Amino acid sequence: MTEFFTEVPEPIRYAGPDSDDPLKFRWYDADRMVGDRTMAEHLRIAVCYWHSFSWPGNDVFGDGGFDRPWLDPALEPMAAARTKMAAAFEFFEKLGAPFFCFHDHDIAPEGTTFAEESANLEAMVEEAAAHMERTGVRLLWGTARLFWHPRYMAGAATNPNPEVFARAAAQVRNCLEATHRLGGANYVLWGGREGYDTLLNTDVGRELDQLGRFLTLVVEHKHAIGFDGTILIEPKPQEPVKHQYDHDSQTVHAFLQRYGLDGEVKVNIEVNHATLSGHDFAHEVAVAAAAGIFGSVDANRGDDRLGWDTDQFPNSVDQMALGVYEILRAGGFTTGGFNFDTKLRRQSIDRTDLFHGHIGGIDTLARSLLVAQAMLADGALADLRSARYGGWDGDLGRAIMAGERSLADLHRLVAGNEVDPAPRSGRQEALENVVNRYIERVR
Ligand code: XUL
Ligand code: CO
Repeated sequence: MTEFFTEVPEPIRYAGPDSDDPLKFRWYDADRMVGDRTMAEHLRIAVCYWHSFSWPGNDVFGDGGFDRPWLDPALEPMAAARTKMAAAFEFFEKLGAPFFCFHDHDIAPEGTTFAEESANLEAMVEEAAAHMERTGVRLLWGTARLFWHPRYMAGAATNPNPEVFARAAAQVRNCLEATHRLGGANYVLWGGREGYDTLLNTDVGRELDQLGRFLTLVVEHKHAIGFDGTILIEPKPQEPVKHQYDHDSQTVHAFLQRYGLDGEVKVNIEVNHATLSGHDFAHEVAVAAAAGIFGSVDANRGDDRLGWDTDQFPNSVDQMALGVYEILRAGGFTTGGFNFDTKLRRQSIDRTDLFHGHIGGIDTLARSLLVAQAMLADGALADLRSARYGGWDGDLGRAIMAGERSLADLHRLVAGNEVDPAPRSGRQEALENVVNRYIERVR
């Protein structure tokens, strides 16, 4: 078999925080126990197929310059897809990533007819199954590319034309079955075009009903074929369209409740999508966990000064530790994991740059995990938090929440001077210092 990553002859190993070797992990020690799970079990790292293997490095102003021989346009499309897959699995294995994620058209050429598209996908799914069997790499999630082809320019499920809805449904049926065949742990729907460019031509009420119907069909089919993975929606507020209906976790939760799908569908939270919707990553995790819809994470971050989705590798322990802390508070991942939906910068043209990006990102998550687990185990933040809400465990708090006090009852209590609340410090600065101490000391 041709080797593509010749500058990395051996799998990436753990060498400890004092190592200066750029092709070793400094923090990610897959089998190290952190609380009751290994690091690998906690983080469930996945590499994404699209940005890492299908993207030549182009942007809206120019062509790509990445060194990716499998993307040579002179190659026959199915032969190119097989070569790309061999390169991808060599990378997954050498990186030591236990999972990968794909869109249907990342692994199989789109073709010119639906029959060709379906046959290509079927063939490449069998090819993937063989690679997975050989390497032990598993599928975190599959997803259908419902935003690329011009037929989807006005949306897939939310298209004004029901024939486009039908075409999208057929594509999702294929991709959900492919994900099921490959033992995927989840199936993702990202609604990049489910929204609008202008309200002047848009019927929001209809489109939301269509989206609810579409998702119901997906859930029904999941049960019909016995897929036991989780269906995930990936919230994003905008880009490519001006407004997307899956704006953030709280919006998605309301949508799921409205269409009777809570309990069936969870969220895949992307770090930079959180930023784009005006939230912190940790906020999105906390809100999803509180609603019982936390599922999985795309770990890529944005840039503080750019208002679009730069999909950069995570490199801030300050940011990620707070998100991982919320994940651990919620009990950790079940079917989800950390997918690297990450893009190299356009000038990082060498194949080895893919290793540098992933190694740094995985180390950032590993270190964040150690910080989060230590804070959790010590009750460093929890003690103050539970003291802060202590009143709700007392007589008054319990009676209010049990529905045993009316507005008039509470008025009587206050008018009779039986309660006279005094403000207490929220200790934000002290808590921020606690977090910094854990970040400084973790080993
Ligand atoms: C787009 C995005 C997608 C989804 C899968 O912003 O994040 O790559 O993760 O379609
Ligand atoms: Co994503």
